[in-house]
Amino acid sequence: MAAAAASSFNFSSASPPSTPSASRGSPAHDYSFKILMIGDSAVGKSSILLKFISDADHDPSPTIGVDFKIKTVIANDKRLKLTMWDTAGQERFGTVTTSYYRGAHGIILVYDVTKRDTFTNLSEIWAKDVELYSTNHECVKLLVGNKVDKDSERAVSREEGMALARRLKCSFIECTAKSRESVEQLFREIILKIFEVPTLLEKGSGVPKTPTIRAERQASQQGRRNGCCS
Ligand SMILES: Nc1nc2c(ncn2[C@@H]2O[C@H](COP(=O)(O)OP(=O)(O)OP(=O)(O)O)[C@@H](O)[C@H]2O)c(=O)[nH]1
Ligand SMILES: [Mg+2]
Repeated sequence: MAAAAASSFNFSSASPPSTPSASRGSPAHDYSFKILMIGDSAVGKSSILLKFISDADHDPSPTIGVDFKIKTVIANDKRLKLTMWDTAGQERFGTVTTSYYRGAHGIILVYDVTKRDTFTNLSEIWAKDVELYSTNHECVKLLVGNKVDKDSERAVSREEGMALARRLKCSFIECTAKSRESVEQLFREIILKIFEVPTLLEKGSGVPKTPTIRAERQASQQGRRNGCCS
């Protein structure tokens, strides 16, 4: 399904801005997107993220609370700042996690293809939390089945993954953080989908809105002077 990523969509890592203008107030990026990773403990969320942002090959420790990773990429000739929120699967029963959903442009729901309960928990618990707590109602979701390198231990078929994605009305991709296969592709897929939603693009715009606010303030002062508002 993720193979549907448009060929015209170019995507590459960007080096940090070196121009002094970036630190002098002009935006260092065109858009800033918040991407949240959720799913049961040990499904591989942190591993996927680590492989996306670096060549690191070490085993991540279980996440405590939430961890953040930032990466700048170029997509469709725009500079994007991705702030990725890596949540702790074991916090599923906590209440603090609800705030993590606030303002997310994209949510990646991860399960382990060798652990069936991680798949059922996604459909019965995590997906419901997304509906309850995400504040961007057009927020893009992506279902990810990880650890396909362990094919002999597979407990969830590709077809079942695709069926759940259809039910959740989202894209689907299988990957393995171990060999990095399809890891970059899944981030490319979610960014591409965010680009297709104008309201999300507007919310993620890095362009300062100050001139508009100033114009509105002037208009309201003018109105008060004219006695039309009390
Ligand atoms: N074989 C295999 N192992 C993986 C893969 N991805 C992650 N793992 C292993 O699975 C274990 C858990 O990975 P994490 O990335 O810490 O899982 P997590 O979802 O971040 O877990 P929490 O932080 O507890 O929510 C680690 O031992 C990883 O090395 C994969 O694609 N294949
Ligand atoms: Mg983790």
